[in-house]
Amino acid sequence: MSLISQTPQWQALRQHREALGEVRMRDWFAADPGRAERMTREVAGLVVDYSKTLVTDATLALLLDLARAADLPGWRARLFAGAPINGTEGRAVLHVALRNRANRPILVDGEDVMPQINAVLARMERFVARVRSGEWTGYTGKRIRDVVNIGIGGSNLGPKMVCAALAPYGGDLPRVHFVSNVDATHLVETLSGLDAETTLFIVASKTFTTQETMTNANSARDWLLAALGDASAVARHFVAVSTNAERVSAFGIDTVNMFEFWDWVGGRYSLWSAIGLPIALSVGFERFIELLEGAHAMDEHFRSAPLEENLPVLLGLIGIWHTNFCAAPTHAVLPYDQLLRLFPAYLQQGDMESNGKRVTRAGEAVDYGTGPVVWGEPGTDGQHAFYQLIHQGTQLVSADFIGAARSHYALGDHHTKLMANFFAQTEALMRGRTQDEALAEMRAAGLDEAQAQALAPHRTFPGNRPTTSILMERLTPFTLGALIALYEHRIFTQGVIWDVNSFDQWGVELGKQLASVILDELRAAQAGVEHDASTRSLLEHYLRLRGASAPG
Ligand code: G6Q
Repeated sequence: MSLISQTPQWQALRQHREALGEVRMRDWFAADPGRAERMTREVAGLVVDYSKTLVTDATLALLLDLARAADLPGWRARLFAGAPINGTEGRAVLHVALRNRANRPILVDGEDVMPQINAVLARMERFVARVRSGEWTGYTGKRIRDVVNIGIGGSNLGPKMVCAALAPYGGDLPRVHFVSNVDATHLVETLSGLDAETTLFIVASKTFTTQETMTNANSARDWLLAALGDASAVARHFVAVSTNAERVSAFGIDTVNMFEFWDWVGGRYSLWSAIGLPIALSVGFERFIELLEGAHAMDEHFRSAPLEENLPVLLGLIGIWHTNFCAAPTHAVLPYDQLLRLFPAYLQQGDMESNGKRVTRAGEAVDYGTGPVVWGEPGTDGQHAFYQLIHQGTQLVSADFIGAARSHYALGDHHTKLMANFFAQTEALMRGRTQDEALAEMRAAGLDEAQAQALAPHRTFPGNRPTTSILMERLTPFTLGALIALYEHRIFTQGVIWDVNSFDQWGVELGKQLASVILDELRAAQAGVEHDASTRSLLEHYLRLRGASAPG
């Protein structure tokens, strides 16, 4: 197949961009009182307004033509049907099955996966109930007070983000902690203050071979054994979440205490599987199910709504417009909700690992931009840091603003102030401030004319910074599930248009290989001869600075 950029639909979008010329969103709003209403949709508890983006109705129509040219409906059908759409790994991509609350049969190689999913959910439910009730005790008979999830990448970012987001639903116990980095600081700082007798470790790794996770898991086991002094304690203090039973048992975890998932669950799409165990331990199994229900509601919408009404499709297409036709190289995710503070980092992996690709599914180099850099911090902190560049810098940044109408914490007028900032920022980013407006403001404030003229260029804002606003009544397990699924399907939509495999991660695999070569050299305190001069010299400096002390 030829590149998507060679299609008439792509060319039509190019011409449309040229014909649009310089966009003035405020004029669009002035001329079209129905714009906001037409470009706002409510799905699964999320109100999404994309009217402050750089699209017209004509743009959307052309983008929808592009989606059809890329056979988005066909790919979407194959996703839900369990077809092996992860071509380079020959795998189905079925995170939607994990939250298929309708329990509709989904076949992989002719076998319905729902019974096994339901069986693991039932085991999770029992285990969570036992730990949370205190029935499951540690080796010395004490109840579990702290749970430490050891995992990295997809086995860390999703559950960690969700646990933070749903903190108001967590009871006192157990407290859930996450250790991911192989840097000893992470494990040591997390364990300091914890009591081995009341600590449960979840070793979460799809492959159970990941260096960081295995290193942390081994050190955690040493810590436990040093305190409890008996290898049989491991069975009461370690459970595993993995696809690899053999490795789990080789580590010394009884596979009775292993929660399974499957190779058709991608790491960064796995929080809905047993990888979500820390979520269920933290907020209870019922809340975990509500999370799945919210995602399922969004899945049903994505699966069945016509493209022109389909929220993940529309957001994906608008993202394509900004990336490929409006030259926005990055996309900011700005939660006006402190509970979502880890959402940008989570999405960074979800999006950049999925669509940070440079060849098509057929292996041909693309000649267009694919996944943008995704970044962000919660509002209002970001306003006092990087918003300056979004308002007045030379790069176009598209942004998503996410907020709730009601806070979990009623404290004075904090929430009203928070959301006033949300709305004010999106309005200002759209409207900008013309030179004349800047001048008028300064004159009204009593500045003399020379001063006003000198300052005017600095106090002028171009506006037309595209933002999408996502509002919900309150951040609940259900709305969070819907929000995450919205982004997952947005990523899928974009991957289909860009014709990349959104479900492999060869760049991650490369990192896993590279470190092991140098690790052997560092252990032998001898830099290899094969390196470039810089790497070799850095290794030598490192060995010198480290001194004669034993390699850690
Ligand atoms: C996610 C990636 C990657 C993966 C980690 C951890 O999609 O594949 O982030 O989740 O490398 O892998 P394991 O779960 O196998 O330890």
